[in-house]
Amino acid sequence: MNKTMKQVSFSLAATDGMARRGRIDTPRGDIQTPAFMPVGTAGTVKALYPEQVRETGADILLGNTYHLMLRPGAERVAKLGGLHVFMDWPRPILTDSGGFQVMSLSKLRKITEQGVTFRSHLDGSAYELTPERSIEIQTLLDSDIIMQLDECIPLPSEKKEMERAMELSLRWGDRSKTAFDSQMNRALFGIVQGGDDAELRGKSAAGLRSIGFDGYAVGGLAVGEPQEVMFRVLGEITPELPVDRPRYLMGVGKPDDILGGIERGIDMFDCVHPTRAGRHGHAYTRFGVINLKNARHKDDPRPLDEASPNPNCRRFSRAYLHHLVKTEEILGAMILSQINLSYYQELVSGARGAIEAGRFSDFAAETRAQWAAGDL
Ligand code: PRF
Repeated sequence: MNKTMKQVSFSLAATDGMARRGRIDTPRGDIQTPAFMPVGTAGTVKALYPEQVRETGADILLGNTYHLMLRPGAERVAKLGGLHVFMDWPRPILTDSGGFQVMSLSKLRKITEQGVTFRSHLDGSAYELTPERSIEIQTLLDSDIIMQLDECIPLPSEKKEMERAMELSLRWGDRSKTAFDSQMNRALFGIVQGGDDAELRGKSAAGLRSIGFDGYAVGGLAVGEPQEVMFRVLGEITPELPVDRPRYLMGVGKPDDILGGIERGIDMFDCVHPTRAGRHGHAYTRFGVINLKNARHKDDPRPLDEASPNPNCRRFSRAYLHHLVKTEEILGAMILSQINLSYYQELVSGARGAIEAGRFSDFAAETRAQWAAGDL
């Protein structure tokens, strides 16, 4: 390979309406898109071995700057060989930049032009995260896809406030690009902000495009707005993004949000929802979501889905899963996390096949009809 060529690249294989079928090549393996990235916040996708996560079909995981900088510390992870070695996940990792988690988890946080200062939610100790330090931490973690530091604000917000956060995020994007300094074996993604305002979103996208990133994330959504607002903003923003770069919708979502995101030209998603819902006794299947806490499953000998490609959906009865959930057995969290991540991967792989075949809108309609029909 030409030494000056970037080792992380994106190629589009097919489009169908706004939906896109692509591939991100990285030195640690390919990422087939549309992709769902399981969240491994603290160096683990909770309740699953790395090989199980891979077996669900995941090509890439998400890790978090905020959690890992506090514990065990980025310098320690680097000394131990980087995050892939530390957690024994050899494939690509995308790391979030930390700003979003600081705002939702830490105490006494303060945003200035320079960056964000905060106190750890673990022991109250003080930290500073700047765009430069975030890039440094993500590089120490040996992340394959690095996110710029940004400021995500809740919706609804005043336009002035959305504008301020969007402009600050753009300046932080510029500083991130300088600090990143075109590292050959990693990618840097910019993050579009601007709340629910089309004009601000357009300015954000144009500003990021002129800085130039390897990929473009849409941040600041799924922060309290109705789904129709999120879909409206997505429909407005994806046409403003370069066609030859991956687009990532941050922190989204439920299966129905993912389908709608793909429909509007998004290539990558991440969310804690499938694993968190699994730990709380919810199972995602082709028939929608099943709450296994419900007493109606107590005597039900049927498996979740006897025609599922996932053995765990065929193997255990609803009565047994109900029992595991009610007794808070660890195995319940393990099985349901595996089932939910498998379903999410089945959904995106189904979408990939449908886009290739030019039948994505039929696929979306059939999938929604099956969710709505349920199985009971
Ligand atoms: N910015 C960053 N991470 C995020 C978000 C964001 O806006 C969101 C919003 N849904 C989730 N994770 N950096």
